[in-house]
Amino acid sequence: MSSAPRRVESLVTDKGNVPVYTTTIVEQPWDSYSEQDHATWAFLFRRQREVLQGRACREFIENQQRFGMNPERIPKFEDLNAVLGPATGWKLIGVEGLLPELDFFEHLANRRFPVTWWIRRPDQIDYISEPDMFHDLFGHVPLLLNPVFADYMAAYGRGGVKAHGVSAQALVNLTRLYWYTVEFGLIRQHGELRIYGSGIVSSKGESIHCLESAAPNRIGFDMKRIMQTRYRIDTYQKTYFVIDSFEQLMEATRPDFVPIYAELATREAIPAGEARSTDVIIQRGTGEGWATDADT
Ligand code: HBI
Ligand code: FE
Repeated sequence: MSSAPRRVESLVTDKGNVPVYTTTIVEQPWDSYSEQDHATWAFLFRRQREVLQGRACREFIENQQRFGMNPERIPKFEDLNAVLGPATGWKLIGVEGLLPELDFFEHLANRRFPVTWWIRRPDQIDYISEPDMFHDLFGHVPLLLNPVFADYMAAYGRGGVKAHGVSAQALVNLTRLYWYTVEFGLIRQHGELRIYGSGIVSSKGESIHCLESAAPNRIGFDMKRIMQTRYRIDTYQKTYFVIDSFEQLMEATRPDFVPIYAELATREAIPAGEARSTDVIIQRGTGEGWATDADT
């Protein structure tokens, strides 16, 4: 069992109080992973690949195969970098866990994706509140092989560095964009809804809920609407936003966000579960079961 690092401080964000680790870059201590760590990877990998058949977007599964990702052993960052670098210029770096936002944005802007070096404990198999290696490697890394999505992530990082200089509210707006696309985004492919968000693909329950539950709203992608919309970290999402292509995401980041932040600063935030008349409603949620916490 690799020893998870101790927490050094916590960050109060839209997601509540989250632990924030040191910002140092660490080498992946691959030889120190225990059999239990490899078994945790294997269990989660097999379970998620099974639930994602017919649910994850095409690129997600294809790219995991291009990386040669498999349940047998925890992948080596250096092996993944040998594929990733030539394809989209991205590089995985090892970190202790959640980074202060400016550090995180600067890494993304320079095509460095921070991957937590430790994997969750067996008793956290169904839920862990912070990104561990499984969430980052299994969830985030595959789409970095897609050139357009890779460009979006770098553009997002540049936007984050700029937002950090604008205002705390600008950061909140931008964090919502990350949450409702990179973490919990859906995409329509051949008329079917599919998953591309990393927070969904690394969760068994939400991989099913996001496509098959009647409870959540499913709304067409609208960047300003997303930037204005609150989200929850302790339940399944009450609203999912749907893109038609990764090009659509990339196009959305072309304009200068500063005027958008100024416009949004004059408006109230929209509660996570609300649907508006101006929304492109793909499916209006019933809200059933929202009173209870997410079941596993
Ligand atoms: N740090 N390591 C790491 N991984 C993340 O996904 C991450 C982070 N820090 C901040 C953060 N995500 C979010 O606040 C983004 O919305 C910026
Ligand atoms: Fe994540």
